[in-house]
Amino acid sequence: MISFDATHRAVHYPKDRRFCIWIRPSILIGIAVAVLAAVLASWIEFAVAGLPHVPPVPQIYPNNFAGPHGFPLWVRYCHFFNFLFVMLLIRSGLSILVDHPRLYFNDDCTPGSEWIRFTPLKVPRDRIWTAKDDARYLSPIISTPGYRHTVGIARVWHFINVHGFIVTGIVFAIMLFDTEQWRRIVPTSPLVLLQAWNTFVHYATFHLPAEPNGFYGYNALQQIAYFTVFFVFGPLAIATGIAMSPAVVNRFPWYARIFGGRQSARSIHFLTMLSFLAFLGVHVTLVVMTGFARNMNHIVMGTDDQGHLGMYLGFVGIGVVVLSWVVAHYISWNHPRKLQHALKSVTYPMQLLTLNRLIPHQNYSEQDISPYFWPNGKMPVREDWKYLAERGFRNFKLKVGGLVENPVELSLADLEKLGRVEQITMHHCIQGWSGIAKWGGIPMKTLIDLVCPRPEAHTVAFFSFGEALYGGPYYDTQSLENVLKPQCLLASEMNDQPLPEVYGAPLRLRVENQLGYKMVKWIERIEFVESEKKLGAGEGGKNEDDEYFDLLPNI
Ligand SMILES: Nc1nc2c(c(=O)[nH]1)N[C@H]1C(S)=C(S)[C@@H](COP(=O)(O)O)O[C@H]1N2
Ligand SMILES: [Mo]
Repeated sequence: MISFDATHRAVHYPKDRRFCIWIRPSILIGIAVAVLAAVLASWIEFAVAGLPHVPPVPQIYPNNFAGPHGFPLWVRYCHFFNFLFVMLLIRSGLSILVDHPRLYFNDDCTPGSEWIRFTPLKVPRDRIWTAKDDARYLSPIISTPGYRHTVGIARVWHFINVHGFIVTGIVFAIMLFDTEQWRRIVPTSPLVLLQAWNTFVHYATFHLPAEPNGFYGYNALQQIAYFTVFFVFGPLAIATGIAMSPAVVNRFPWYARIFGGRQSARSIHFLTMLSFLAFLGVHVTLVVMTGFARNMNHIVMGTDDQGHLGMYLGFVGIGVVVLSWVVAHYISWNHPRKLQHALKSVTYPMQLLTLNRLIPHQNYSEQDISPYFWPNGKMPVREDWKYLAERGFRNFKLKVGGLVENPVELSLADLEKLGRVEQITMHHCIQGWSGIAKWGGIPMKTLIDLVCPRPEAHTVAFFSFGEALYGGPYYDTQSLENVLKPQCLLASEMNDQPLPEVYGAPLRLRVENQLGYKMVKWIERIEFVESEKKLGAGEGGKNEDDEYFDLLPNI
């Protein structure tokens, strides 16, 4: 059980819990104009030419069409499981979203450049305002697990369910084309577009078009809607999800550009979620309006009659889905560690085999450098750090020890002499924001060559002067393998300046195939150990220990 002690209460019950959605007016106007134009065109057509004829789609005549009749068991199962997984994806996605409650179409996330925000706050510029300060609160009633800074557990639910979502989608796609069922949802003639428009004119002018029996086929608009949900929204949600992975984006920067950049991918990911919800709203409304009992028999029982059983069993199904939210909530707050480990048992080996093999390979240009870079984490309050900071870290000595042949203590000047490299890379925070900056420092590989880790050293631990969200010194670990990769730096410079205090002076880690929380700031010392299990709560870092983050966040 996560105990809501004073620090947790301060995080989860912030003073300011106002909810607010702000959308950039030009976007609201654009959407309103597009919708009104379509509705207006419908009314004009209706006034001038009357209601257009909606010819029945060929599929509805079972006699002249050997295609799909009814809903086989696999369709009904896929329909149910998809609903289950999508709802949990949306609920956990909302928790992740409000941890950085702003969406952008640019990669630097400069406050004020967002097109939508879910916070009433404008970012203050007269004091340090970290990304963690900016996070908002969501009730567990609408999100999993809800409250503030629960992005770790929310990601566990998101990633567990995305496996179910993808497997369901693959089964559905295979069966769809293995049977005649694909004819239901794949338009085979461009005329469908005209028919869809004609159907839209009916709805937009408050008429219900003649209803085909959905047991055999759909009207054109319905067909296009189902087609789009499955063949466009589903793949787009997955593709834009992958475009937020630091390992992918930092190996193949072009991949994020397909979607207009990393933040644009995040925005599109959100918009596909909205599209799913909008579809759900219209879908449920029409299922209810066009013969509820019969429609429910179709999709629940696979029969085409007017009985009530399908309806009742359908309600049970919806009940099971709602129950899954309650169970997810219970597990989140009572067994978070087990949850974290459950996901890890699947994703850790999988990432080692796939995403973690990608070698960071970025080369952004000077023009790409973000004008703004969100700071994160609590500034150190330790007296020794303040003392060093006041003297420009001239007296600072980095201690590197543990399982090494040659423990060293190095000043910033000593480090500089070891060699210095620069890189312009994109930072990905688990909360959702990104930023591009130029980092200068020494490659971890150089340091490792100097200290010579013993063969039993597999893990490198970075300890900070600063404290973590729930108190206690911040630390994190990396596998030896990952710090030996290119672009892993001990950075002492940012954008050609000595590393500013808020960004981690005197030293911070850069490890470009992972999320931001692995990049310890305000580094005090480095220790080589056998395994991360010996440190802290044994999960590999302070966030992993306290907030159930992943040990290896390649995504
Ligand atoms: N010591 C320490 N290092 C830390 C953190 C922290 O809270 N304490 N936060 C991490 C997180 S979550 C991120 S996103 C990055 C933020 O780096 P930035 O402030 O340069 O943007 O630092 C990481 N390093
Ligand atoms: Mo972060």
